[in-house]
Amino acid sequence: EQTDTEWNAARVADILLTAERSRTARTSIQHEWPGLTLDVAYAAQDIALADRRSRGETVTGIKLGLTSRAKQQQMGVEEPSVAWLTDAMVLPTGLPVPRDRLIHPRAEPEIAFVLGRPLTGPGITAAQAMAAVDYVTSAIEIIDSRYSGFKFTLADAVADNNSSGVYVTGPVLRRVDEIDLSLEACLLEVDGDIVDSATGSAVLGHPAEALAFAANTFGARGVTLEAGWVVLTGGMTDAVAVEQGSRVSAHFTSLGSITVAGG
Ligand code: OOG
Ligand code: MG
Repeated sequence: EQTDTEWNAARVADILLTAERSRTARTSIQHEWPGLTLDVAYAAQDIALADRRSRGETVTGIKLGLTSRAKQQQMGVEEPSVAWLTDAMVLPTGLPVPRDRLIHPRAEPEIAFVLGRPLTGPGITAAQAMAAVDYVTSAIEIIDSRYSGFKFTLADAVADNNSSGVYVTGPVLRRVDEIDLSLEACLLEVDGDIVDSATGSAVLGHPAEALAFAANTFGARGVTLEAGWVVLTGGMTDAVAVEQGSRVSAHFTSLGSITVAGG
């Protein structure tokens, strides 16, 4: 007989890491175990990170989830959240999306920061966040939920490291005072068709707000965002499926273009 005491953050982390490594999607954990609160989900995220580190992975930065209305409406979750990025998630420019390691990859265009100084919340404002940025660039994140059909609650997604898969960063680096990030536009192209577009204002009004949110959310967990870390500020548009042989490009006004191909 299953009792509530069989569930805890460590078990949630183990279930989701096993799903990731065996490329097997599952149903919502929170529906099975309502005790999966946001706090427990973040604890599971940290336990999974310890496991990734024990396998030699190192933290390269962090990512935000569900910072745009497009993403929130697509996923049915109304609140942003944060998660970890490691070196195992870096996709070098030009390499195909490793679909053989993923379950059902989707691509989304993002604005990314690289920090020049550490940032410790809580209490960080968007202006303070921007002052810690070394440079801004573009990114395509390839997300890959461990939940069937990407059907999850906020806590489910947080426990699953916000559907982390792999990410590729763009060819152009800019100082944050060189461009207006709320007006920075992106066209999303799939196999030659423009399928979506957005500007940086889609990301909580300005991507700096996402960075401040990350500093404050991690700060509440006792984590400082370190100099050198990449911060993916969240998908600007709906995510699109990466099919075998298909090409997804993100064209930014000032931050260049990135193309990924489904391997
Ligand atoms: C959750 C992860 C969201 C983003 O940029 O919003 C995310 C999901 O949509 O599966 O990475
Ligand atoms: Mg993302």
